[in-house]
Amino acid sequence: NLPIAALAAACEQYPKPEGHLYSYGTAGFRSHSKWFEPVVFRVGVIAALRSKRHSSKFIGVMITASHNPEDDNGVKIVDPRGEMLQTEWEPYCTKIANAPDPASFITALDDLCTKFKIDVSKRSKVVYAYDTRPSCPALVKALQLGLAAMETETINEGVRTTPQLHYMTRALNTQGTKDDYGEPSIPGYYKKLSSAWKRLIRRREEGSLLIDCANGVGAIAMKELLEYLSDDFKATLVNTDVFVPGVLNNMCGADYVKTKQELPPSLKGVLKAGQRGCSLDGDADRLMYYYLDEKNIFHMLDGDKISALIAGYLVEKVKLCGFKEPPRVGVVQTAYANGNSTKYMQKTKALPLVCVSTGVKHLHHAAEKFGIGVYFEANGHGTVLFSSDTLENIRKHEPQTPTQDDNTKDLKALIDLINSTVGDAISDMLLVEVILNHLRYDARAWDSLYTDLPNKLVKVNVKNRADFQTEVAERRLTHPAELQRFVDSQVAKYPDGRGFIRPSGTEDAVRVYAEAASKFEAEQLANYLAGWTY
Ligand code: 16G
Ligand code: ZN
Repeated sequence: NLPIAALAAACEQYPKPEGHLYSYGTAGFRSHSKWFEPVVFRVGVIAALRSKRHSSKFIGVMITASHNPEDDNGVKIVDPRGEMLQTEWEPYCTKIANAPDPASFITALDDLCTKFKIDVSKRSKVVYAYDTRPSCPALVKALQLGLAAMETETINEGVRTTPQLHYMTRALNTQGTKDDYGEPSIPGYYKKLSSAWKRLIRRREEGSLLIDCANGVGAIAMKELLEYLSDDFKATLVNTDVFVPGVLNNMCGADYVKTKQELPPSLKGVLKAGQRGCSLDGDADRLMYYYLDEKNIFHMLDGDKISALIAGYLVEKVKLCGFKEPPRVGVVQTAYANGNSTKYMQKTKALPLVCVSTGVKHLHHAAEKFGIGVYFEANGHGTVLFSSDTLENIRKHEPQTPTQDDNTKDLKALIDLINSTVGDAISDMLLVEVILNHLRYDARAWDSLYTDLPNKLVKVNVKNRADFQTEVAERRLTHPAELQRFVDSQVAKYPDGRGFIRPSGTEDAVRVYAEAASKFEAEQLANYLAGWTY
Protein backbone atom coordinates (compact mmCIF):
# COMPACT_ATOMS: atom_id res chain seq x y z
CA ASN A 1 0.00 0.00 0.00
CA LEU A 2 0.96 3.63 -0.40
CA PRO A 3 2.95 5.10 2.52
CA ILE A 4 -0.02 7.28 3.44
CA ALA A 5 1.34 8.83 6.62
CA ALA A 6 4.61 9.88 5.01
CA LEU A 7 2.86 11.22 1.91
CA ALA A 8 0.30 13.20 3.90
CA ALA A 9 2.98 14.70 6.14
CA ALA A 10 5.09 15.71 3.15
CA CYS A 11 2.04 17.13 1.40
CA GLU A 12 1.37 19.36 4.44
CA GLN A 13 4.85 20.82 3.97
CA TYR A 14 4.01 21.83 0.41
CA PRO A 15 0.41 23.04 0.43
CA LYS A 16 -1.05 23.72 -2.97
CA PRO A 17 -1.62 27.46 -3.49
CA GLU A 18 -5.32 28.19 -3.73
CA GLY A 19 -6.81 29.22 -7.02
CA HIS A 20 -3.78 28.16 -9.04
CA LEU A 21 -4.37 25.42 -11.60
CA TYR A 22 -1.58 23.31 -13.04
CA SER A 23 -1.72 21.28 -16.19
CA TYR A 24 0.65 18.63 -17.52
CA GLY A 25 0.97 19.92 -21.07
CA THR A 26 3.21 19.47 -24.10
CA ALA A 27 6.37 19.87 -22.08
CA GLY A 28 5.26 18.77 -18.61
CA PHE A 29 4.26 21.30 -15.95
CA ARG A 30 5.41 24.85 -16.43
CA SER A 31 4.64 28.06 -14.52
CA HIS A 32 6.16 30.90 -12.58
CA SER A 33 8.62 29.31 -10.16
CA LYS A 34 6.96 30.78 -7.07
CA TRP A 35 3.97 28.47 -7.55
CA PHE A 36 6.01 25.47 -8.25
CA GLU A 37 7.35 23.62 -5.21
CA PRO A 38 4.10 21.73 -4.47
CA VAL A 39 3.99 20.50 -8.06
CA VAL A 40 7.56 19.27 -8.09
CA PHE A 41 7.03 17.45 -4.79
CA ARG A 42 4.05 15.64 -6.31
CA VAL A 43 5.95 14.85 -9.51
CA GLY A 44 8.52 13.07 -7.34
CA VAL A 45 5.77 10.79 -6.04
CA ILE A 46 4.36 10.21 -9.54
CA ALA A 47 7.79 9.40 -10.96
CA ALA A 48 8.28 6.79 -8.21
CA LEU A 49 4.94 5.20 -9.14
CA ARG A 50 5.87 5.27 -12.81
CA SER A 51 9.05 3.37 -11.96
CA LYS A 52 7.04 0.78 -10.03
CA ARG A 53 4.75 0.46 -13.03
CA HIS A 54 7.80 -0.30 -15.16
CA SER A 55 9.16 -3.08 -12.95
CA SER A 56 11.54 -0.75 -11.11
CA LYS A 57 13.20 0.69 -14.21
CA PHE A 58 14.73 4.14 -13.86
CA ILE A 59 12.39 7.06 -14.56
CA GLY A 60 13.87 10.50 -15.29
CA VAL A 61 12.77 13.85 -13.88
CA MET A 62 14.02 17.08 -15.40
CA ILE A 63 13.50 20.47 -13.78
CA THR A 64 13.74 23.21 -16.41
CA ALA A 65 11.69 25.84 -18.19
CA SER A 66 13.85 25.62 -21.30
CA HIS A 67 13.70 28.83 -23.38
CA ASN A 68 11.14 30.51 -21.09
CA PRO A 69 12.06 33.41 -18.77
CA GLU A 70 14.45 32.81 -15.91
CA ASP A 71 11.75 33.21 -13.25
CA ASP A 72 9.64 30.43 -14.72
CA ASN A 73 10.33 26.82 -14.08
CA GLY A 74 9.06 23.48 -15.27
CA VAL A 75 9.24 19.79 -14.62
CA LYS A 76 8.77 16.77 -16.80
CA ILE A 77 8.88 13.02 -16.44
CA VAL A 78 11.02 10.87 -18.73
CA ASP A 79 10.07 7.27 -19.51
CA PRO A 80 12.51 4.33 -19.27
CA ARG A 81 13.69 4.52 -22.90
CA GLY A 82 14.39 8.22 -22.52
CA GLU A 83 11.14 9.27 -24.13
CA MET A 84 8.43 11.64 -22.96
CA LEU A 85 5.95 10.34 -20.38
CA GLN A 86 3.20 8.19 -21.90
CA THR A 87 0.24 10.47 -22.77
CA GLU A 88 -2.32 8.40 -20.84
CA TRP A 89 -0.64 9.48 -17.60
CA GLU A 90 -0.91 13.21 -18.29
CA PRO A 91 -4.48 13.78 -17.04
CA TYR A 92 -3.63 11.84 -13.87
CA CYS A 93 -0.59 14.04 -13.31
CA THR A 94 -2.82 17.09 -13.69
CA LYS A 95 -5.34 15.68 -11.23
CA ILE A 96 -2.69 14.81 -8.65
CA ALA A 97 -1.01 18.22 -8.98
CA ASN A 98 -4.30 20.05 -8.40
CA ALA A 99 -5.55 18.00 -5.44
CA PRO A 100 -6.32 20.71 -2.85
CA ASP A 101 -5.38 18.83 0.34
CA PRO A 102 -3.50 15.72 1.54
CA ALA A 103 -6.63 13.54 1.58
CA SER A 104 -7.58 14.28 -2.02
CA PHE A 105 -3.92 13.98 -3.00
CA ILE A 106 -3.85 10.41 -1.65
CA THR A 107 -7.17 9.62 -3.35
CA ALA A 108 -5.80 10.88 -6.69
CA LEU A 109 -2.70 8.71 -6.24
CA ASP A 110 -4.91 5.72 -5.44
CA ASP A 111 -6.88 6.33 -8.63
CA LEU A 112 -3.67 6.31 -10.64
CA CYS A 113 -2.52 3.06 -8.99
CA THR A 114 -5.85 1.40 -9.71
CA LYS A 115 -6.07 2.61 -13.28
CA PHE A 116 -2.60 1.42 -14.21
CA LYS A 117 -2.54 -1.64 -11.92
CA ILE A 118 0.57 -0.46 -10.11
CA ASP A 119 2.17 -2.88 -7.70
CA VAL A 120 3.11 -0.44 -4.94
CA SER A 121 5.31 -2.99 -3.20
CA LYS A 122 7.86 -2.88 -6.06
CA ARG A 123 11.01 -0.80 -5.65
CA SER A 124 11.29 2.54 -7.43
CA LYS A 125 14.27 4.27 -9.06
CA VAL A 126 14.49 7.84 -10.29
CA VAL A 127 17.31 9.81 -11.90
CA TYR A 128 16.95 13.58 -11.94
CA ALA A 129 18.69 16.74 -13.09
CA TYR A 130 17.97 20.46 -13.28
CA ASP A 131 19.02 23.56 -15.16
CA THR A 132 20.78 26.72 -13.97
CA ARG A 133 17.68 28.65 -12.81
CA PRO A 134 17.96 30.21 -9.34
CA SER A 135 14.69 28.52 -8.32
CA CYS A 136 16.08 25.03 -8.94
CA PRO A 137 17.69 24.23 -5.55
CA ALA A 138 14.40 24.78 -3.68
CA LEU A 139 12.52 22.75 -6.27
CA VAL A 140 15.04 19.93 -6.04
CA LYS A 141 14.39 19.80 -2.29
CA ALA A 142 10.68 19.45 -2.94
CA LEU A 143 11.35 16.68 -5.44
CA GLN A 144 13.61 14.88 -2.98
CA LEU A 145 10.91 14.96 -0.32
CA GLY A 146 8.44 13.30 -2.70
CA LEU A 147 10.98 10.65 -3.63
CA ALA A 148 11.95 10.06 0.00
CA ALA A 149 8.31 9.61 1.01
CA MET A 150 8.16 6.81 -1.59
CA GLU A 151 11.49 5.35 -0.42
CA THR A 152 12.85 5.72 -3.93
CA GLU A 153 16.38 4.89 -4.93
CA THR A 154 17.68 8.10 -6.52
CA ILE A 155 20.53 9.43 -8.62
CA ASN A 156 21.05 13.18 -8.56
CA GLU A 157 22.83 14.20 -11.77
CA GLY A 158 22.98 17.88 -10.77
CA VAL A 159 22.97 20.73 -13.29
CA ARG A 160 22.62 19.05 -16.69
CA THR A 161 21.04 19.63 -20.08
CA THR A 162 17.63 18.07 -20.72
CA PRO A 163 19.05 15.72 -23.39
CA GLN A 164 21.75 14.54 -20.98
CA LEU A 165 19.05 13.51 -18.52
CA HIS A 166 17.20 11.66 -21.29
CA TYR A 167 20.44 9.92 -22.25
CA MET A 168 21.11 8.94 -18.64
CA THR A 169 17.64 7.46 -18.21
CA ARG A 170 17.99 5.26 -21.27
CA ALA A 171 21.60 4.30 -20.55
CA LEU A 172 20.78 3.26 -16.98
CA ASN A 173 17.95 1.03 -18.17
CA THR A 174 19.80 -0.62 -21.05
CA GLN A 175 23.18 -1.18 -19.39
CA GLY A 176 24.47 -4.66 -20.20
CA THR A 177 21.54 -5.52 -22.50
CA LYS A 178 21.65 -5.93 -26.27
CA ASP A 179 20.22 -2.39 -26.57
CA ASP A 180 23.01 -0.90 -24.44
CA TYR A 181 22.84 2.84 -25.07
CA GLY A 182 26.24 3.68 -23.64
CA GLU A 183 27.95 4.10 -20.31
CA PRO A 184 25.36 5.48 -17.85
CA SER A 185 27.31 8.54 -16.75
CA ILE A 186 27.85 12.07 -18.00
CA PRO A 187 31.47 11.29 -18.97
CA GLY A 188 29.99 8.28 -20.80
CA TYR A 189 27.78 10.68 -22.76
CA TYR A 190 30.75 12.86 -23.73
CA LYS A 191 32.86 9.84 -24.63
CA LYS A 192 30.14 8.44 -26.87
CA LEU A 193 29.68 11.70 -28.78
CA SER A 194 33.36 12.58 -29.02
CA SER A 195 34.57 9.20 -30.23
CA ALA A 196 31.84 9.11 -32.89
CA TRP A 197 32.87 12.62 -33.93
CA LYS A 198 36.51 11.62 -34.20
CA ARG A 199 35.61 8.65 -36.38
CA LEU A 200 33.55 10.83 -38.70
CA ILE A 201 35.38 14.10 -39.13
CA ARG A 202 37.56 14.15 -42.26
CA ARG A 203 39.88 17.11 -42.28
CA ARG A 204 40.49 19.70 -39.62
CA GLU A 205 38.10 22.64 -39.97
CA GLU A 206 39.84 25.96 -40.38
CA GLY A 207 37.23 28.39 -39.10
CA SER A 208 35.75 28.32 -35.66
CA LEU A 209 32.08 27.78 -34.90
CA LEU A 210 30.50 30.46 -32.73
CA ILE A 211 28.16 28.93 -30.16
CA ASP A 212 25.65 31.08 -28.26
CA CYS A 213 24.91 29.13 -25.07
CA ALA A 214 21.97 31.36 -23.98
CA ASN A 215 23.72 31.77 -20.60
CA GLY A 216 22.31 28.38 -19.71
CA VAL A 217 23.36 24.87 -18.85
CA GLY A 218 24.49 24.32 -22.44
CA ALA A 219 27.54 26.44 -21.60
CA ILE A 220 28.60 23.97 -18.93
CA ALA A 221 28.03 20.96 -21.16
CA MET A 222 29.83 22.57 -24.12
CA LYS A 223 32.89 23.39 -22.01
CA GLU A 224 33.02 19.83 -20.76
CA LEU A 225 32.54 18.37 -24.22
CA LEU A 226 35.29 20.55 -25.71
CA GLU A 227 37.77 18.82 -23.37
CA TYR A 228 36.88 15.50 -24.98
CA LEU A 229 36.93 16.83 -28.54
CA SER A 230 40.34 18.47 -28.01
CA ASP A 231 41.91 19.95 -31.15
CA ASP A 232 39.51 18.32 -33.56
CA PHE A 233 36.80 20.87 -32.99
CA LYS A 234 37.22 24.62 -32.97
CA ALA A 235 34.49 26.54 -31.23
CA THR A 236 34.10 29.87 -29.53
CA LEU A 237 31.51 29.96 -26.77
CA VAL A 238 29.53 33.12 -26.09
CA ASN A 239 26.78 33.86 -23.56
CA THR A 240 28.24 31.55 -20.96
CA ASP A 241 27.32 33.58 -17.84
CA VAL A 242 25.62 30.66 -16.24
CA PHE A 243 25.09 31.96 -12.71
CA VAL A 244 24.64 35.69 -13.36
CA PRO A 245 21.05 36.57 -12.41
CA GLY A 246 18.72 37.77 -15.14
CA VAL A 247 20.68 36.81 -18.24
CA LEU A 248 19.36 33.32 -19.04
CA ASN A 249 17.68 33.34 -22.50
CA ASN A 250 17.68 37.11 -22.31
CA MET A 251 18.23 38.61 -25.79
CA CYS A 252 20.01 35.44 -26.83
CA GLY A 253 19.49 31.73 -27.43
CA ALA A 254 17.65 29.64 -29.99
CA ASP A 255 14.17 30.97 -29.23
CA TYR A 256 15.32 34.58 -29.56
CA VAL A 257 16.85 33.84 -32.96
CA LYS A 258 13.80 31.97 -34.25
CA THR A 259 11.17 34.46 -33.10
CA LYS A 260 13.10 37.66 -33.92
CA GLN A 261 14.77 36.19 -37.00
CA GLU A 262 17.86 38.21 -36.16
CA LEU A 263 21.33 37.91 -34.69
CA PRO A 264 21.43 38.21 -30.86
CA PRO A 265 22.89 41.66 -30.07
CA SER A 266 25.73 40.06 -28.09
CA LEU A 267 26.98 38.41 -31.30
CA LYS A 268 27.13 41.60 -33.32
CA GLY A 269 30.70 42.31 -34.27
CA VAL A 270 31.68 38.89 -32.96
CA LEU A 271 30.29 36.73 -35.76
CA LYS A 272 32.29 37.37 -38.91
CA ALA A 273 30.88 37.34 -42.43
CA GLY A 274 30.75 33.76 -43.72
CA GLN A 275 31.39 32.25 -40.28
CA ARG A 276 28.83 29.81 -38.93
CA GLY A 277 27.10 30.58 -35.67
CA CYS A 278 24.50 28.68 -33.70
CA SER A 279 22.35 29.22 -30.64
CA LEU A 280 21.23 26.71 -28.03
CA ASP A 281 18.21 27.30 -25.80
CA GLY A 282 18.18 27.39 -22.00
CA ASP A 283 18.27 23.60 -21.56
CA ALA A 284 20.16 22.81 -24.77
CA ASP A 285 17.53 20.82 -26.61
CA ARG A 286 16.97 23.34 -29.42
CA LEU A 287 19.46 24.49 -32.02
CA MET A 288 19.39 27.35 -34.54
CA TYR A 289 22.16 28.02 -37.06
CA TYR A 290 22.89 31.24 -38.94
CA TYR A 291 25.51 33.25 -40.79
CA LEU A 292 26.12 36.73 -42.16
CA ASP A 293 26.76 37.06 -45.88
CA GLU A 294 29.40 39.39 -47.33
CA LYS A 295 26.92 42.26 -47.12
CA ASN A 296 26.44 41.48 -43.43
CA ILE A 297 22.90 40.29 -44.04
CA PHE A 298 21.64 37.76 -41.53
CA HIS A 299 20.54 34.33 -42.76
CA MET A 300 18.87 31.87 -40.45
CA LEU A 301 19.20 28.10 -40.81
CA ASP A 302 16.36 26.77 -38.67
CA GLY A 303 15.06 23.33 -37.73
CA ASP A 304 13.68 22.81 -41.23
CA LYS A 305 17.05 23.55 -42.85
CA ILE A 306 18.78 21.29 -40.34
CA SER A 307 16.27 18.55 -41.13
CA ALA A 308 16.70 18.99 -44.89
CA LEU A 309 20.48 18.74 -44.53
CA ILE A 310 20.35 15.64 -42.36
CA ALA A 311 17.62 13.79 -44.27
CA GLY A 312 19.20 14.53 -47.64
CA TYR A 313 22.55 13.31 -46.38
CA LEU A 314 21.25 10.14 -44.75
CA VAL A 315 19.28 9.06 -47.79
CA GLU A 316 22.48 9.17 -49.87
CA LYS A 317 24.55 7.55 -47.11
CA VAL A 318 22.20 4.60 -46.93
CA LYS A 319 22.51 4.07 -50.70
CA LEU A 320 26.30 3.97 -50.44
CA CYS A 321 26.21 1.20 -47.84
CA GLY A 322 24.82 -1.32 -50.34
CA PHE A 323 22.05 -2.82 -48.21
CA LYS A 324 19.99 -5.63 -49.73
CA GLU A 325 16.95 -3.96 -48.22
CA PRO A 326 17.82 -0.34 -47.53
CA PRO A 327 16.04 1.25 -44.55
CA ARG A 328 13.39 3.78 -45.52
CA VAL A 329 14.39 7.33 -44.62
CA GLY A 330 11.41 9.57 -43.80
CA VAL A 331 10.79 13.05 -42.46
CA VAL A 332 8.36 14.36 -39.83
CA GLN A 333 7.36 18.02 -39.67
CA THR A 334 4.68 20.21 -38.08
CA ALA A 335 2.40 22.87 -39.55
CA TYR A 336 5.15 25.43 -38.87
CA ALA A 337 7.52 23.82 -41.35
CA ASN A 338 8.36 26.27 -44.09
CA GLY A 339 6.39 25.47 -47.25
CA ASN A 340 9.56 25.37 -49.31
CA SER A 341 11.21 22.91 -46.93
CA THR A 342 8.27 20.56 -47.39
CA LYS A 343 8.53 20.96 -51.15
CA TYR A 344 12.27 20.33 -51.07
CA MET A 345 11.94 17.12 -49.07
CA GLN A 346 9.05 15.74 -51.09
CA LYS A 347 9.83 16.92 -54.62
CA THR A 348 13.60 17.39 -54.82
CA LYS A 349 14.58 14.59 -52.47
CA ALA A 350 11.54 12.32 -52.96
CA LEU A 351 11.44 11.69 -49.22
CA PRO A 352 8.29 10.32 -47.58
CA LEU A 353 7.00 13.00 -45.21
CA VAL A 354 4.31 13.28 -42.56
CA CYS A 355 2.99 16.32 -40.77
CA VAL A 356 1.90 16.02 -37.11
CA SER A 357 0.76 18.26 -34.26
CA THR A 358 3.25 20.45 -32.41
CA GLY A 359 5.15 18.89 -29.50
CA VAL A 360 8.05 16.50 -29.38
CA LYS A 361 6.02 13.44 -28.39
CA HIS A 362 3.95 13.66 -31.59
CA LEU A 363 6.98 14.01 -33.83
CA HIS A 364 8.87 11.29 -32.01
CA HIS A 365 6.10 8.75 -32.36
CA ALA A 366 5.58 9.50 -36.04
CA ALA A 367 9.31 9.18 -36.70
CA GLU A 368 9.36 5.73 -35.11
CA LYS A 369 7.34 4.44 -38.05
CA PHE A 370 10.23 4.93 -40.49
CA GLY A 371 13.36 2.81 -40.79
CA ILE A 372 15.26 6.05 -40.25
CA GLY A 373 12.99 8.87 -39.10
CA VAL A 374 14.24 12.46 -39.15
CA TYR A 375 12.06 14.81 -37.12
CA PHE A 376 12.51 18.50 -36.46
CA GLU A 377 10.32 21.36 -35.40
CA ALA A 378 11.06 24.63 -37.18
CA ASN A 379 12.11 25.99 -33.76
CA GLY A 380 15.18 23.74 -33.83
CA HIS A 381 14.10 20.79 -31.71
CA GLY A 382 14.66 17.43 -33.35
CA THR A 383 16.64 14.26 -33.79
CA VAL A 384 16.90 11.07 -35.86
CA LEU A 385 15.43 7.71 -34.88
CA PHE A 386 16.68 4.34 -36.09
CA SER A 387 14.13 1.54 -35.80
CA SER A 388 15.19 -1.72 -34.17
CA ASP A 389 14.86 -3.43 -37.57
CA THR A 390 17.20 -0.87 -39.06
CA LEU A 391 19.71 -1.32 -36.26
CA GLU A 392 19.56 -5.09 -36.74
CA ASN A 393 19.92 -4.66 -40.51
CA ILE A 394 23.03 -2.51 -40.04
CA ARG A 395 24.51 -4.91 -37.48
CA LYS A 396 24.13 -7.88 -39.85
CA HIS A 397 25.11 -6.05 -43.03
CA GLU A 398 28.13 -7.45 -44.89
CA PRO A 399 29.60 -4.76 -47.15
CA GLN A 400 30.87 -6.04 -50.51
CA THR A 401 33.33 -3.26 -51.38
CA PRO A 402 35.71 -0.98 -49.46
CA THR A 403 33.38 1.97 -50.21
CA GLN A 404 30.41 0.12 -48.78
CA ASP A 405 32.47 -0.86 -45.77
CA ASP A 406 33.59 2.69 -45.13
CA ASN A 407 30.09 4.08 -45.46
CA THR A 408 28.66 1.43 -43.17
CA LYS A 409 31.24 2.35 -40.54
CA ASP A 410 30.22 5.98 -40.98
CA LEU A 411 26.58 5.08 -40.51
CA LYS A 412 27.36 3.21 -37.30
CA ALA A 413 29.29 6.20 -35.98
CA LEU A 414 26.42 8.50 -36.95
CA ILE A 415 24.07 6.40 -34.82
CA ASP A 416 26.41 6.95 -31.87
CA LEU A 417 26.71 10.66 -32.59
CA ILE A 418 22.94 11.14 -32.55
CA ASN A 419 21.07 11.33 -29.25
CA SER A 420 17.93 9.51 -30.31
CA THR A 421 16.15 9.88 -26.99
CA VAL A 422 15.15 13.49 -27.66
CA GLY A 423 16.32 16.54 -29.60
CA ASP A 424 19.81 17.42 -28.35
CA ALA A 425 21.28 20.73 -29.48
CA ILE A 426 24.84 19.60 -28.81
CA SER A 427 24.56 16.28 -30.58
CA ASP A 428 22.65 17.92 -33.46
CA MET A 429 25.34 20.56 -33.76
CA LEU A 430 28.07 17.90 -34.05
CA LEU A 431 25.96 16.08 -36.62
CA VAL A 432 25.48 19.22 -38.73
CA GLU A 433 29.20 19.97 -38.57
CA VAL A 434 30.09 16.43 -39.67
CA ILE A 435 27.68 16.55 -42.60
CA LEU A 436 28.92 19.96 -43.75
CA ASN A 437 32.43 18.58 -43.47
CA HIS A 438 31.61 15.51 -45.56
CA LEU A 439 29.73 17.47 -48.20
CA ARG A 440 32.29 20.29 -48.19
CA TYR A 441 29.50 22.78 -47.70
CA ASP A 442 29.83 26.18 -46.13
CA ALA A 443 26.81 27.91 -44.59
CA ARG A 444 25.81 29.45 -47.89
CA ALA A 445 25.87 26.14 -49.78
CA TRP A 446 23.73 24.59 -47.07
CA ASP A 447 21.36 27.57 -47.12
CA SER A 448 20.89 27.24 -50.87
CA LEU A 449 19.24 23.80 -50.62
CA TYR A 450 16.01 25.82 -50.84
CA THR A 451 14.91 29.39 -50.13
CA ASP A 452 12.63 29.96 -47.15
CA LEU A 453 9.26 31.46 -47.87
CA PRO A 454 8.95 34.69 -45.84
CA ASN A 455 6.84 34.01 -42.75
CA LYS A 456 5.49 35.59 -39.63
CA LEU A 457 4.25 34.22 -36.31
CA VAL A 458 1.95 36.28 -34.09
CA LYS A 459 0.63 35.51 -30.62
CA VAL A 460 -2.91 36.52 -29.70
CA ASN A 461 -3.93 36.24 -26.05
CA VAL A 462 -7.35 34.66 -25.59
CA LYS A 463 -9.55 33.93 -22.58
CA ASN A 464 -10.09 30.30 -23.35
CA ARG A 465 -7.83 28.52 -25.77
CA ALA A 466 -10.07 25.44 -25.55
CA ASP A 467 -12.52 27.36 -27.77
CA PHE A 468 -10.12 26.70 -30.64
CA GLN A 469 -10.05 23.21 -32.06
CA THR A 470 -8.02 21.95 -34.99
CA GLU A 471 -7.72 19.09 -37.46
CA VAL A 472 -5.17 17.83 -40.02
CA ALA A 473 -2.23 18.27 -37.67
CA GLU A 474 -3.33 21.74 -36.51
CA ARG A 475 -3.41 23.13 -40.03
CA ARG A 476 -7.15 23.88 -39.95
CA LEU A 477 -9.65 24.98 -37.33
CA THR A 478 -12.80 22.96 -36.86
CA HIS A 479 -13.92 25.52 -34.27
CA PRO A 480 -14.80 28.33 -34.65
CA ALA A 481 -15.77 27.29 -38.18
CA GLU A 482 -16.37 30.88 -39.26
CA LEU A 483 -12.83 31.76 -38.28
CA GLN A 484 -11.46 29.03 -40.54
CA ARG A 485 -13.61 30.39 -43.39
CA PHE A 486 -12.09 33.80 -42.72
CA VAL A 487 -8.57 32.31 -42.82
CA ASP A 488 -9.34 30.58 -46.12
CA SER A 489 -10.69 33.74 -47.69
CA GLN A 490 -7.63 35.78 -46.68
CA VAL A 491 -5.03 33.17 -47.62
CA ALA A 492 -6.58 32.83 -51.09
CA LYS A 493 -5.59 36.41 -51.84
CA TYR A 494 -1.85 35.68 -51.63
CA PRO A 495 0.32 33.78 -54.12
CA ASP A 496 2.16 31.02 -52.24
CA GLY A 497 0.09 32.04 -49.22
CA ARG A 498 -0.47 29.68 -46.31
CA GLY A 499 -1.81 30.45 -42.89
CA PHE A 500 -3.24 28.76 -39.83
CA ILE A 501 -4.40 29.47 -36.32
CA ARG A 502 -3.77 26.98 -33.52
CA PRO A 503 -4.22 27.09 -29.77
CA SER A 504 -0.97 27.13 -27.83
CA GLY A 505 -0.26 24.04 -25.73
CA THR A 506 1.74 26.06 -23.20
CA GLU A 507 0.08 29.48 -22.82
CA ASP A 508 -3.39 31.02 -22.80
CA ALA A 509 -3.02 32.18 -26.35
CA VAL A 510 -3.52 31.20 -29.95
CA ARG A 511 -0.71 31.37 -32.46
CA VAL A 512 -1.20 32.77 -35.91
CA TYR A 513 1.23 31.70 -38.62
CA ALA A 514 1.40 32.99 -42.16
CA GLU A 515 3.76 32.64 -45.07
CA ALA A 516 3.66 34.25 -48.49
CA ALA A 517 5.84 35.13 -51.47
CA SER A 518 7.22 38.32 -49.92
CA LYS A 519 8.02 39.47 -46.39
CA PHE A 520 5.53 42.30 -46.69
CA GLU A 521 2.74 39.94 -47.72
CA ALA A 522 3.58 37.36 -45.04
CA GLU A 523 3.41 40.06 -42.36
CA GLN A 524 0.27 41.57 -43.79
CA LEU A 525 -1.46 38.20 -43.91
CA ALA A 526 -0.40 37.32 -40.36
CA ASN A 527 -1.64 40.66 -39.07
CA TYR A 528 -4.98 40.32 -40.88
CA LEU A 529 -5.49 36.88 -39.45
CA ALA A 530 -4.48 38.00 -35.97
CA GLY A 531 -6.98 40.82 -36.04
CA TRP A 532 -9.80 38.63 -37.34
CA THR A 533 -13.24 40.05 -37.94
CA TYR A 534 -15.76 37.51 -39.06
C1 16G B 1 6.78 22.85 -26.03
C2 16G B 1 7.27 21.68 -26.85
C3 16G B 1 7.82 22.17 -28.16
C4 16G B 1 6.77 22.97 -28.90
C5 16G B 1 6.24 24.07 -28.03
C6 16G B 1 5.03 24.71 -28.67
C7 16G B 1 8.26 19.64 -26.00
C8 16G B 1 9.37 19.05 -25.19
N1 16G B 1 8.30 20.95 -26.13
O1 16G B 1 7.83 23.69 -25.68
O2 16G B 1 8.19 21.05 -28.90
O3 16G B 1 7.29 23.53 -30.06
O4 16G B 1 5.81 23.53 -26.78
O5 16G B 1 4.45 25.60 -27.78
O6 16G B 1 7.39 18.94 -26.49
P1 16G B 1 3.01 26.18 -28.03
O7 16G B 1 2.04 25.03 -28.05
O8 16G B 1 2.80 27.14 -26.90
O9 16G B 1 3.04 26.88 -29.36
ZN1 ZN C 1 14.47 23.57 -24.51
